[in-house]
Amino acid sequence: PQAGVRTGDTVAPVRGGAGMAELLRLSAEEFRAAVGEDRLGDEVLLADVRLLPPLDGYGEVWCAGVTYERSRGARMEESTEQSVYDRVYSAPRPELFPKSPAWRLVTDGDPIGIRTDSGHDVPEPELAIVANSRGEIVGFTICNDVSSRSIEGENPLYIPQAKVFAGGCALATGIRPAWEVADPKDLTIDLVIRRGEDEVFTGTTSTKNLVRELQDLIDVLFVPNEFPDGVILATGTGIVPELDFALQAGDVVEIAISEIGTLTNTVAVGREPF
Ligand code: DO4
Ligand code: MG
Repeated sequence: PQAGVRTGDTVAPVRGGAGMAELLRLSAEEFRAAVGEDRLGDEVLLADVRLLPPLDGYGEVWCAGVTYERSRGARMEESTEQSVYDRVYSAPRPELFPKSPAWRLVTDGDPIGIRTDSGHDVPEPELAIVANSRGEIVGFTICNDVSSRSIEGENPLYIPQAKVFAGGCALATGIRPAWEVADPKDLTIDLVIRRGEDEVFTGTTSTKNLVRELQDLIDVLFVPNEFPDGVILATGTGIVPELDFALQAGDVVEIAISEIGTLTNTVAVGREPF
């Protein structure tokens, strides 16, 4: 596996065969230079490569939670413990939780998983920040923080089980470099869920509604932690279906974030052996 720069339907490898971990050990300035046109190898057709999630080595995905009013409202509706969600929305310290090591990620076109012991599951379409080992924001991608509402709603102490399971964390295949995104707090996030021929859910929001500052979230994450191969931090969902909607096997979940890209996955129940 190696990192490359995608343009249209071709991709050019970063010279020296660097993977994402190596790129995310560089400073933001060095990272930008490393993916510059003059540092790339020969282009190959996208059709001839397999695109992987944009994180490897010791990279980790973390998530922020309850960062949109809609998320606060939906959690208060589903939970037996409403006040924790109400308080964390406006507390100085954000909710941050570990979601996936690099090796457990899935990407565009792979199945996403829901648990056999859940029963009420939803996708969470989130803008995700890509930070290097120094805590500098170098890019953005899309994360689907697939979640069990029934397990989370039963007791907030069950959140790790509601959030971490096979196929529960999907990332888009690429990252959009930070210097190409004029205002990451002004992006449109769209979610469409298809069941057979039907669109069974559509929702839209803007990152304008995100109550936290992106660099603040990264700074809190880096206070006690090192991320030697970089980290991707999903910034929370602003789209939550009503309580009567639950994912089913075979549903196709499509997320689009303006200027960033798309992420499409089909739902599978339980884990598949590799
Ligand atoms: O507190 C539970 C998780 C919240 C979350 O994942 C979100 O708001 O996106
Ligand atoms: Mg989430």
